[in-house]
Amino acid sequence: MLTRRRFLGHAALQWAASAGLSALPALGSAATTSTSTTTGERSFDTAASRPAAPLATLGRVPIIVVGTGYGSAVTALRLAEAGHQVVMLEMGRLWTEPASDGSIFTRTLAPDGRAMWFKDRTEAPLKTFLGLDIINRKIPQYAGVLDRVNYDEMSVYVGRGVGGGSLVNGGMAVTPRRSYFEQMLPGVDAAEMYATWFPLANRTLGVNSIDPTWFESANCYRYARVSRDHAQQTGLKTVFVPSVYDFNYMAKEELKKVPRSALAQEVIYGNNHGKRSLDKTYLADAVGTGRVSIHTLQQVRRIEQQANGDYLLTVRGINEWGRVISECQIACGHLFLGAGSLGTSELLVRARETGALPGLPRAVGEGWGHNGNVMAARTNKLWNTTGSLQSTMPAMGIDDWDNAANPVFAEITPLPTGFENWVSMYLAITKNPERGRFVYDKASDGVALNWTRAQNAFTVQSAKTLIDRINVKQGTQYRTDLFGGGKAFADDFCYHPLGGCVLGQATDAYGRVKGHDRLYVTDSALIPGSIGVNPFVTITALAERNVHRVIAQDLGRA
Ligand code: FAE
Repeated sequence: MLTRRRFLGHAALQWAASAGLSALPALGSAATTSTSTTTGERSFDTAASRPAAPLATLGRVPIIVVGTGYGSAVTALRLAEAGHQVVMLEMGRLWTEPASDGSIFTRTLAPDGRAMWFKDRTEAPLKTFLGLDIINRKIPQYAGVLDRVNYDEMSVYVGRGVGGGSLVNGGMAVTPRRSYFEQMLPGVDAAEMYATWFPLANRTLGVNSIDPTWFESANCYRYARVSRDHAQQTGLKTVFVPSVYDFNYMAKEELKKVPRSALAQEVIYGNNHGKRSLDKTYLADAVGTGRVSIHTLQQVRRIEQQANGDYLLTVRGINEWGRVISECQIACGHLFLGAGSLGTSELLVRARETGALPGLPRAVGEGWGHNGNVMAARTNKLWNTTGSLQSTMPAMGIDDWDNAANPVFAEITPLPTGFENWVSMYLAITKNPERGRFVYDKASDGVALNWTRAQNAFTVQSAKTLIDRINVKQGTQYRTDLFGGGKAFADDFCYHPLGGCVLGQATDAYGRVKGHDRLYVTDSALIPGSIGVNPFVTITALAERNVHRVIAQDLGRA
């Protein structure tokens, strides 16, 4: 719903981009060690068209929230509503201003630097088509919106920018099955979650459901209907998947009444229209309070605790072309980490291993999983056409989670090439019990993910067991030309990184990090490696629950 506050916040986010605040002077202050004269930082707070003070001048602030993804956005909004001033630090840029081609985000099939976070070439999940290397393109290095973090044996896709993963994800907004939620997060009161926090998260995120009648007739979901029919003929159940993409907008796209986005292949490099990403919901609300400032292109590198209990952050400012143009320090009384499973884990593992936060528990860095993710595709029979128009926003999944022998939730995903390709594709979520851990590498001052390809074997076998059933019934085959190396299963990347600072292990039951007061984890790092469905609704609802308790017990109302 468009409240006055959301309208103001949204206007402020638009204005901050168009005002070209990319050369604010880093003035320096007693508490800073600024080394630059200009910064790529865009700092903004309210709809009053007022740039926030440059980060390097702030010295000490009461509250810092790191990152602007789901956990951070919830936290900033609720703290601001309780009267607190909040500074948010985001390493990516703001994505609200069209570039010279008139679009905010790049085109999917002809990507430019806006596509990826400082890469020379796009690294799309699909490597080839018909075995041909025609998908990835050379691009200039730029602070683009999608990152693929390549660890030794696992690559992880994440969003970069104000809104984090909400800028690049498929919008699938799924509330987990209660029994599995209870199994994975036994310390959380599920009755309260399902009565209060999940409904609040769904409402504020703007989750909507597809009109089943429209689904049956829409050309753009022909691919989903074909896969559904194959699943049902195999005796498998299908369910509709809610979304934060506006299905009413999509219906108008199909009729060509509005500019196309989901129907113009847009998703992983950002949607120019239709999607309720966080900058249009939680973050707009947060900025609209007038108490939240967001500082972009600012990467937190180091966290230490001062003798008075304050946290001191070392923050590196870059410009949009990746040049480091400032480094400053800023202190805060309360620190909330929402840099995502990878980002939050990295910051805390580095802090523990370098002695900057010596009290952190061994559980920091542990319990990482990829939510059992794997992609696979089948070749359809010639008469099972999926159509040239495919919505990038999945609206249906095969729900076989109740199959005790082999629980799988497989979303029916598009392959939006713009021409008929006779492919049925799936993102399967499996119940893989394997977990990885983050370890500090002194030489690079970086953090590696200990996860081996062998740990995916369970996931691949589980997805294969399900899809084999469909292939046998339909007399169809796997596509082996899409993921590189003739593979039928994309077992080298994931979209759903979870864990690293697991709730109740690295933190208390509400995200307070053990061993250091006034330090909190708010994001996907809290979830123990698996949640059985796409995770952002759970991340959002858990953050709502946690910050509610933290405000009541630790901070109060300002
Ligand atoms: P996240 O949204 O990742 O935000 C973290 C933010 O922190 C980012 O903006 C980072 O740039 C920033 N950051 C990181 N390190 C630092 C630092 N040191 N200093 C400053 N800033 C930093 O965190 N989930 C679903 O539920 N449904 C879907 O359909 C779906 N599809 C996906 C498709 C793709 C291609 C991808 C990549 C993900 C998808 N996901 C989906 C996953 C979902 O987006 C992800 O779980 C959440 O975004 C994680 O939320 P967090 O709040 O943990």
